[in-house]
Amino acid sequence: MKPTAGSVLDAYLARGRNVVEEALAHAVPRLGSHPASLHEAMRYTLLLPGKRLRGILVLATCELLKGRWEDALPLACSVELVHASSLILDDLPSMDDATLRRGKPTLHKVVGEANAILAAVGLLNAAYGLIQETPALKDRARVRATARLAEAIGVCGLIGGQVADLEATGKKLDLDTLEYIHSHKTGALFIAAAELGAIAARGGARDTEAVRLYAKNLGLAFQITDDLLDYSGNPGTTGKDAGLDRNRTTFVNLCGIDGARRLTDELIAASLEALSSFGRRAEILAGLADMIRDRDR
Ligand code: GRG
Repeated sequence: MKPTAGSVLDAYLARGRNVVEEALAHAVPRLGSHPASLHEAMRYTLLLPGKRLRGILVLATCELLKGRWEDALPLACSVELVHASSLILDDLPSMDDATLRRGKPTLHKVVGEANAILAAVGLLNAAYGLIQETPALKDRARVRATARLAEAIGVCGLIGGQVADLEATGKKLDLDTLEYIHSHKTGALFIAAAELGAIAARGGARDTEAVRLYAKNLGLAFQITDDLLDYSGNPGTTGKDAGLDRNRTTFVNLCGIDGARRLTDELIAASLEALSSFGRRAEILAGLADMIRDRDR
């Protein structure tokens, strides 16, 4: 599939980011709501500038399957709420012990560990609340969306991947184990984003499976590029610490830079292949995959 022209994609991503950010600002209680410290903490990481890729993936998938952005927007926000929650938890001293996130000090550095944990749980809770209030979803779709998100967060998704990652710290891993960790820790939320977009569009089983496969390959490719950026990226551009993975097996130290790039290319090719039945209608998702392969932030 031929990727879409850069300027069209850039405009699409900018519009998606704006729409998602505007909605996110209303998805959590206003500043000053009681207890003020909790709501300040919940808004902090959530509303710092992020790429909003997972939210945009919900919208673009919904659009590909002939749904409307407005119907998918609460689901896009719920995925971004989960993502922000996972970043806060991942950054904690007991996990990555990170100092920089989205170009600013990590939440626990600003509000302390206890409030950072509570804010992360608050965001997660708000994510489920949003799905319940999504007007476009009929009851069965609401249940499916809730179940899919819960599955992606749970022991077979982010939480399971994170535990496996923590247990692997300081150990040398093989490629299968590394893939297991990252397809859970990172890939699961990409897959859920595509599935939630398909649910908002009332997509059929075959189309849903195609976007699921696209997102599965894309999520793993995204993680490999994340490893490449951790190795050689610039914190001024990525907005987060570099070198946090030095004590871990990564795709870069396991496969080398060239090997990691080759693996990324293969996964991006597989993600594009998954879109083949949509033809030119999938230009945006194809362009997004291309952008992820070449990203520097
Ligand atoms: C209960 C939600 C929850 C999680 C518990 C902490 C944890 C389990 C999982 C960690 C998942 C995680 C943070 C994986 C890393 C994924 C990744 C590469 C994040 C960076 O994403 P970007 O670059 O960030 O899209 P921005 O800031 O642009 O949104």
